Amino acid sequence: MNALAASPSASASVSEDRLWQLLMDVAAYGATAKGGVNRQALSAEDTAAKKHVVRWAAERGFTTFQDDIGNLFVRRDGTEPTLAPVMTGSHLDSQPTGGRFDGAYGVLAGLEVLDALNDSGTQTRRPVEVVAWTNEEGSRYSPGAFGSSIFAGIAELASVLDTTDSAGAMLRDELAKSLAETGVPIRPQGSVRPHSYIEAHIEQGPVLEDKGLQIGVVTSIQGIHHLDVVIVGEEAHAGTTPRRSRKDALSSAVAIIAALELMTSDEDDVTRFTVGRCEVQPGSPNTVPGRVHFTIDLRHPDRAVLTSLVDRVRLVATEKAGPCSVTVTDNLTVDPTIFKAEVMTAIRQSAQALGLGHMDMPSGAGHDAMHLATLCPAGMIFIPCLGGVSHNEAESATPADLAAGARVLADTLVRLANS
Ligand code: HGY
Ligand code: MN
Ligand code: MN
Repeated sequence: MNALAASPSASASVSEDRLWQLLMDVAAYGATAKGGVNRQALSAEDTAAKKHVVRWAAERGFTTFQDDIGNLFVRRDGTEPTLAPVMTGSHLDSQPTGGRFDGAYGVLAGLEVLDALNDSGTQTRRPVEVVAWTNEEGSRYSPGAFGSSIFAGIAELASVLDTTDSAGAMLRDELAKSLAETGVPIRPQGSVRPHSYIEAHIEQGPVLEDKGLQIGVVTSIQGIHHLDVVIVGEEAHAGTTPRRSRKDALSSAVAIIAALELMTSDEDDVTRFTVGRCEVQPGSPNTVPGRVHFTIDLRHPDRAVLTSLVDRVRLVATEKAGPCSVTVTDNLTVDPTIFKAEVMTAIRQSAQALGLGHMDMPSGAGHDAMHLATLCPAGMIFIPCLGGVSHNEAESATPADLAAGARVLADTLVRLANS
């Protein structure tokens, strides 16, 4: 891919105020009292945010599409409309106690770039499409990032339709409602394949802020496994049942989690082990728990290490289950992603052309780009966030950093769209 010269006018037309206003407008959907957002996948708030994007696009004459999993595409045509588009985007859904920038920044920075292309009269050979991927977070429906993984042909739509959320709402019903409510034409899955994909995102870590740099050229995304552990014991009376004859599912869960914490802790603190959800049934103070379901989020940059860690999780769970039975299900496996050198070069050239301090860096967080990278040359642009805090309502970023990332995005997209 021979990236052509930059387009100074496009990046110069990125407006810091306009982008900040758009971010704040969309942050209103699912806004929480503590200044964050609760805009979970396919919720009314998530759909309202998508409709905001559809109105934004219609006001500017851009065409919008959805696909059968609710991914939303905003298209700006190029001079050669049949060419594969350059895509950019991220996700509008959030964690239950999420921040205003995780995901939304990548979608709305893409829209700001479309505005800047129009303002500067920049034509591109290839169409440019901005995407809001469905359910990147995976907090309401598991697994996460299934919008982009279905688009990339990694997962099948049918495999997720019968998933239910904690209130029992089935994905197929919520998806049908959101598609109808968003009300834009459905583009058949697989009908458009991207030439390349760039995602702008807050770093969700402290490195850029600590180094006083505005731009991260992302080199890789660590591998991820999401496991479900279900332990089955026997419900019994808390007062009359002797400890030695109990099959206490929570006691076994505690023993397993404690052993896993130990097994996964490493000197250089590279392995990431998180139990984010634990459901105890029947959940009555005076009944010995008969069933426990907890989740494991396990990550490591090295594929072989991650695979062996998953094997050891299974062993430890069986060893520490005591009198209870245990099943471990692997419901998300994403190998480590290594981004293409030519895309990183294009991003680096843009940051240099704009005189912005930048560094190469890996991503600890997962992103839709990990699935797009299996489909086309992909890359990511990071900007700092306050204290590296994310998946937290206090998440924050400065208007200047948000605009700097959007300028690098504008410049990079033009390079790719004219290559
Ligand atoms: O879990 C992740 O890494 C992403 O933020 N959803
Ligand atoms: Mn994200
Ligand atoms: Mn996130």
